[in-house]
Amino acid sequence: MLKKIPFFNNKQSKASIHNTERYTEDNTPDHVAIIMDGNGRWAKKRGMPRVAGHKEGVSSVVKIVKAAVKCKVKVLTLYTFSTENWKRPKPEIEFILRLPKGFLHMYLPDLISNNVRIETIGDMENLPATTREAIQYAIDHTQDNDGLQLNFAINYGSRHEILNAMKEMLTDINDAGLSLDDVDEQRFSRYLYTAGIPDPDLLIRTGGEKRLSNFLLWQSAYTEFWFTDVLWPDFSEKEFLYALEEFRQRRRRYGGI
Ligand code: V0D
Repeated sequence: MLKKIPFFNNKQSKASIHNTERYTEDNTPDHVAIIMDGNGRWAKKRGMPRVAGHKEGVSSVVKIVKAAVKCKVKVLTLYTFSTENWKRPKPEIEFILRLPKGFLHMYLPDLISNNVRIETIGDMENLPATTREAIQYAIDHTQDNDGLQLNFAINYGSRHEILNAMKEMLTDINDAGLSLDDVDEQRFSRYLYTAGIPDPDLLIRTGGEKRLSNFLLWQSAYTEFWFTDVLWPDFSEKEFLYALEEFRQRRRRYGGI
């Protein structure tokens, strides 16, 4: 069982992603994306099974969502399961794909009372029905919230997303009798899972690797990257605030030129 810990201790003011301002006054990123890597290694270091690391990783998710609400980040996108993760041992996959239901059972009420809106990006089709239903319930019951938009990337892979978008766009272009001159970045973006979501301003990857691993390839064309060796289960509000502060300073430097 997951340890029950209080999720939020104070009511936060509402923040909307439909803000016309690009950045809040203090240069806090609007959209933070995170590759939550290092869960298996965290467990191995302690002589525990890999799944213990994933379970502990859920606690970090809770902490960072809470921190994002406090900092008035507008969109938080978490890479929970990649299309490549299907190559892992079956018992591990089954454990991981049960995490959303347990998470939501425990924390959905807190997310609702804190005005968080849950969304997903990725292909939900191949997920177990119970997982899909639990997530759909959470999406339905948070859709009117206008605070933090919390995107879970599940069964997500960026190249697949881009190819799929291209096929759908070309079909529509064909059907509407449009020409290739009508294809531009804006039109194309509307076919991505992230349609309507601003591009990430800051991408954090924990666990020491310094690569994108098929995450938000199109969307991160101008994104600032922030890497840390800290393993995801050890990632805390302190590191998150540190990453945000460094981002603000990068912004200020560019602003000064
Ligand atoms: C395992 C570390 C929360 C990374 C975090 C689908 C790997 C813990 C969710 C979650 C996972 C997803 C959707 C939702 C609510 C919660 C989650 C997965 C893995 C795989 F609506 N953590 N988490 N989902 N891990």
